[in-house]
Amino acid sequence: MTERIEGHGGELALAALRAYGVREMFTLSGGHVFPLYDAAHKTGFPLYDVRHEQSAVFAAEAVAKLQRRPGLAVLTAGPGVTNGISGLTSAYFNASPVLVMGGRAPQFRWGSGSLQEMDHLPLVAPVTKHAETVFSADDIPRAVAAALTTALTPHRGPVFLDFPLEAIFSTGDADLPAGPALAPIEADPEEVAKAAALIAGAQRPVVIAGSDVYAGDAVAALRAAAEALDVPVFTNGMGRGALPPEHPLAFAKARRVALKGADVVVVVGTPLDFRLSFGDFGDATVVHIVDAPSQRATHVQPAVAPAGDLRAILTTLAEYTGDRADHTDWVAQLRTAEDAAKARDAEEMAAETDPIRPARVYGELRKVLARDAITIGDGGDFVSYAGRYLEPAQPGTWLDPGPYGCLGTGMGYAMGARVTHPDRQICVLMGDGAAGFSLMDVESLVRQKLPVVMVVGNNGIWGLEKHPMRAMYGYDVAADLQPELRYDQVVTALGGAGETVAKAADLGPALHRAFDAGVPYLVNVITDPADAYPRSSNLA
Ligand SMILES: Cc1ncc(C[n+]2csc(CCOP(=O)(O)OP(=O)(O)O)c2C)c(N)n1
Ligand SMILES: [Mg+2]
Repeated sequence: MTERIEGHGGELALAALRAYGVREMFTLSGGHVFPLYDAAHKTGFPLYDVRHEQSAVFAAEAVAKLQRRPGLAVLTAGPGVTNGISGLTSAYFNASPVLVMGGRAPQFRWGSGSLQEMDHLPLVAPVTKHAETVFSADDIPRAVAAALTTALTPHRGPVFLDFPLEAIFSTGDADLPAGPALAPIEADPEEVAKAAALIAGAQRPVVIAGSDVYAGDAVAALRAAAEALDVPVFTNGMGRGALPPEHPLAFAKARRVALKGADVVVVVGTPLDFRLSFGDFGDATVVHIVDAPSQRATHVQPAVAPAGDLRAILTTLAEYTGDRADHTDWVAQLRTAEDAAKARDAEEMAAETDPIRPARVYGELRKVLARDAITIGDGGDFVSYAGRYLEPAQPGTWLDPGPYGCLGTGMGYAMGARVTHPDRQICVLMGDGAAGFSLMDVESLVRQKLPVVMVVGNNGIWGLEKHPMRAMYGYDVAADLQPELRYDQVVTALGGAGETVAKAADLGPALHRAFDAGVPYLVNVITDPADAYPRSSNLA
């Protein structure tokens, strides 16, 4: 029998949110959304507040990405919502099931010029899967349930609801939604069989697995498929750590050699975008396995592109019983390339230079990080190095901004990660430029007792822009920051702690102090401004 619920709009919303597995809200105060706070306050529903709405949405996104369940940000009408749009857009690019609930000026005098009166829907519609204004309290549980079902249905993504003042403040009653009931999308069995035969029959196959493999809870199935078909696996995004680094089929550094030599490239759960040379792998046959038909590429034509539940598709691949080629030599060839690249990296990570190069920062960090530590990248070159030198050992431990590449995710992602994992190491790797977007939210972390470690690669420049601009024009503008600025003192002023490190030998002890501090702690590492991340293209 369905349960009947009653109360004001905030209470009705919260009851539906709980039914869908939402366990906290991230917000910045505004009168338009007070009923949601009232409902949370009266029922002990955790509420975390921030200093800029983008951090609330990024925090909700981190929860969604890490926990594979909906994350919630509550933003006030008008500027609250517009400040959240970069976060929403990132969630859209990352297929993260985020719900943003906005306040909204009263409907009964719409057009008369109420405070913060604007129609949010045309702004958010292009970057959400669903955007709706809910005009009555009675209708709120239905709307929440519908929005979250859409958010959680592959291909996942953010959704938006707003509530005119009188709708959320008035009382009503409704049926309590039952919670998510998602029917898995079934891929065409013939396409899956064709993909299996192509991979098994290939001489030199490669798998590249991305975020949707983790989001679709298909990590174990990926591993089973790779092992059954003996295929080397590379990863990106939330796919990183899907195979532990010591697994014989786990590769990271031999990608160039692998893609040059491969005869079949299998891309699973990630788009054929700029990160994967737009799906152009020379003469190799491309198999693109996606979680929904909408994710099939339109700019290239793979040999086959099964679309559906990734766990089911990968499990079918693992059960393939047809003929197969022997990949032993291919795997061994890649292992040789991987080991050689690892040895080069190890040298760079140990290098004793003055000023410090980013590689050394990661060399020291690797000694301090636990296997289950969450690492978060927010910056330019400094974060490209993180991607190269850090090897996530478990799935769900690496957060990057994703293909939208928005700077400023740092403190929001850190908050979401800390709320998700109260006992793990949380480490944010920030460029000094990126730090400026969200550092004020250290205050939120301090006040709400959410300790995290920040490591700033302080080169005094927007490095990822300065070096390419110089290469292109012979000069650069708008690319300098104050050199050796004391970002650690900013954190100290906000109630946290930190220190500046300029010598490589001091890095290790500083990192230990940071993880032992129990408050937000920033290690401000003065790095070499001349160091530029080597790229094949100068534009990023
Ligand atoms: C919101 C936003 N603004 C601007 C950019 C363009 N951008 C990409 S990387 C970068 C430089 C980052 O500098 P910093 O964080 O100091 O890292 P560094 O490259 O110096 O290591 C800029 C400005 C962006 N990606 N996102
Ligand atoms: Mg910089």
